[in-house]
Amino acid sequence: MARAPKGPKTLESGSRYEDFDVDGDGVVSDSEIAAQEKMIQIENQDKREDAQRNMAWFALFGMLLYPAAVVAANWLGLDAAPSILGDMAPTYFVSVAAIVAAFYGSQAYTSTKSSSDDTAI
Ligand SMILES: [Ca+2]
Repeated sequence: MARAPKGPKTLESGSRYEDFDVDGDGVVSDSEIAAQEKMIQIENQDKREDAQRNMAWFALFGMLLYPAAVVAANWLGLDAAPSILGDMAPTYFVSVAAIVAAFYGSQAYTSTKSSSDDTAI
């Protein structure tokens, strides 16, 4: 296998890493790679937080609408549904409360962690 010559490396044409050359001097420096890496981490963290927030809202709405579902099933004349929903309620509410508590707990943990990281810099 032929080894590449020592010295500066070049990117293949059309490489997706060409965008990493922010200042346009034709050199992808270590600091530019580090900056892009940081940006990707921030974007991923943002997406993850959005997904977690949506999940927490979905769980909360499910908990708020649960009694309405029981009333609606009763109103529609479904005989067994209200009692089944009532039997499920204790497990359901505890599970949803655990999800929401985990969400707020992780938010509090990450916010204190990131603020202590900020003071370290
Ligand atoms: Ca550059």
